[in-house]
Amino acid sequence: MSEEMELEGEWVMGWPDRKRARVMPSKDAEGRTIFARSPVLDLEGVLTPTDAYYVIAQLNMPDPVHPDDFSFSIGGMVNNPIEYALEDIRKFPGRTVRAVTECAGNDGEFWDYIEEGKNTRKPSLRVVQAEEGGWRQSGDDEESMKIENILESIPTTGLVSGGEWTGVPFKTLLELAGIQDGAVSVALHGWDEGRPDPVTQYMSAGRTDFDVVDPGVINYAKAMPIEKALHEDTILAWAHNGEYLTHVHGAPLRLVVPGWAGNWWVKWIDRIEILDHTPDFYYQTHYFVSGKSPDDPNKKPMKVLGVKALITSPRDEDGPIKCGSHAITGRTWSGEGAVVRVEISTDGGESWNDAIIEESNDRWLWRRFHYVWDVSEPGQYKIMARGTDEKGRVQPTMDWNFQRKHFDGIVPENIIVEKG
Ligand SMILES: Nc1nc2c(c(=O)[nH]1)N[C@H]1C(S)=C(S)[C@@H](COP(=O)(O)O)O[C@H]1N2
Ligand SMILES: [Mo]
Repeated sequence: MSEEMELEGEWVMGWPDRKRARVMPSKDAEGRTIFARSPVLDLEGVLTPTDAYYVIAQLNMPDPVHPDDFSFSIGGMVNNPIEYALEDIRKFPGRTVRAVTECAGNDGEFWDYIEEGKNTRKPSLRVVQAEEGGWRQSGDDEESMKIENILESIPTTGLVSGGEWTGVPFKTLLELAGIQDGAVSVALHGWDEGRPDPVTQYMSAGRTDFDVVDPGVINYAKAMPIEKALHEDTILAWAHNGEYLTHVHGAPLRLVVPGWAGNWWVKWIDRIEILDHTPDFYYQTHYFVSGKSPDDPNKKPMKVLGVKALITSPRDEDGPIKCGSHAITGRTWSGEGAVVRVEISTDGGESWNDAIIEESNDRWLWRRFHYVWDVSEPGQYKIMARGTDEKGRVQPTMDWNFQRKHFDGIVPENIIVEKG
């Protein structure tokens, strides 16, 4: 950590203190946060403080609903359709799950960066916000509305965080509802609404030469296979990091789907429906799908996250380091549960050595890893980390897809080492 950052303190409870990590927000005209990136490199632990947790709303941020006025329904192919208030839900035995939330689009730009011969600028995990209003917004002025500018204006990094979620197992409610034979999916509808902006798709694909389906004004909705809804760790959560859920994270009640990309974690739950088919929701079959191109006939909803080992220090963007002993540290996670091995290379992938992964009982949460690197020769070094998860998947596991989702490639840090 640089000296400058150490000294840049703030007042906490009346005392001078370290600067607190907070999100890098993008705000609406009223100054309300509608999107935010997490300062991933400025955090030490595995639970991201709520004020530093990334935020995504695909449609318009909805108006908050008071917890006392909140209710949602479970219907469709069930024997006992029912309406629950928050208070009813909190009477069931709860469950607390610690898990990484990662947006499918997190680090999407790195697909281009690591592609041989592409030579694109390395996306930064450390984009600092402007004093007012966050980083440049796509709608700021005429000039910035040019599509190239839009494509550049919102970095894809920092869309990952680790949280503790408390709620009721979804299974408890589905069993009480009594799922009928022939049901295959569970649809969850948020009460947020809007008309999906094609620019979002153009941004994720990095190109504009294709048509995007216009579903009109819709609610955010996803339909998950019943088996995943019945998984013991899939919960309907009302608490996050030990406090009641905040509005931007889906209060009063949101779905938590450990291992699956953030878009499955439906916020602001309004209505749950058990169905005998998988509906054609926009965010199910048109966005967050695999495929080699926009007209690939085999586009499929993307679900499980890949395997990642993110080096948080040293980072090439932080400048040269001196000869000597250095800790290579980072965090590792996988959509299939625990990462059981992290290997480090300091020679661009020629040789690999095992790092130490911190012990943990939370298989869905990221873990810290650590490797001591003794370097005595000045020069330029390519540092890499590679994770292997409990299912034996070795990073990278994801195929390139035109929406550039679920990036889990190995990104080298180019570290300059100077004489000590
Ligand atoms: N109702 C609703 N739920 C939603 C979304 C949304 O737009 N509306 N966005 C999804 C996406 S794309 C992500 S990555 C996660 C982000 O969760 P967070 O804002 O709590 O970090 O919420 C998901 N749940
Ligand atoms: Mo997302």
